[in-house]
Amino acid sequence: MTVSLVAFRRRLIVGVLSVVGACAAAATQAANVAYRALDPSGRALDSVVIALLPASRANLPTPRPARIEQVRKSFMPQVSAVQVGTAIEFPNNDTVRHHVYSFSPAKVFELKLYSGRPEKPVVFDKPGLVVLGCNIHDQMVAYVSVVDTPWFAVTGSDGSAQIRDVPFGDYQVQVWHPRRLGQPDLPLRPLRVAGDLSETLAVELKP
Ligand SMILES: [Cu+2]
Repeated sequence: MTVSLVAFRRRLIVGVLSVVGACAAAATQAANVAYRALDPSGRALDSVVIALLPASRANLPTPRPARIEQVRKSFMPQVSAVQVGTAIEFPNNDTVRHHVYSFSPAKVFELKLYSGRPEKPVVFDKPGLVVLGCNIHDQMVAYVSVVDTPWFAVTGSDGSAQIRDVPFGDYQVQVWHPRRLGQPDLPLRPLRVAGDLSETLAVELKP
């Protein structure tokens, strides 16, 4: 009886250890993908949206809420990417009222003339590009790239972007930039993630 209890405990401990081991292994099966985007003349290019579309869509994390503010009659940020299904808040930090709208097929909506915080966020439920405007201030414009993945980034003023914790696997890389508005989508490029990567991306733009 004592012997079998010891054996049982041993099996239990070995079992627990192997589960811990499996979790540790699963947690390490992800990598960081770093990008440096260049324009056709080889200069660092900001505002490039880079999204890694996974071959396997199992167990995708749910989208986190996002926010696009209105500050000094501008949208902040002016270029952003969100996962399909993201609820975006549009707080107005100005003393003037704004009337935010989109006619883009990926999301048609309007937030009629308001100040402060609208009652509800707007859920961006389809992939595609959404151009935001304000009915009152014609110069206000922003771009939201709604992507079907939780792994994306937008390049900063130095042309760099980091996509963190990308699970190992196969992806299609989707790229967009505001200067490509109205042009055909750039072809998707395959990417295999099996460790940290550092990629340079030459973005085709019209002069
Ligand atoms: Cu406005």
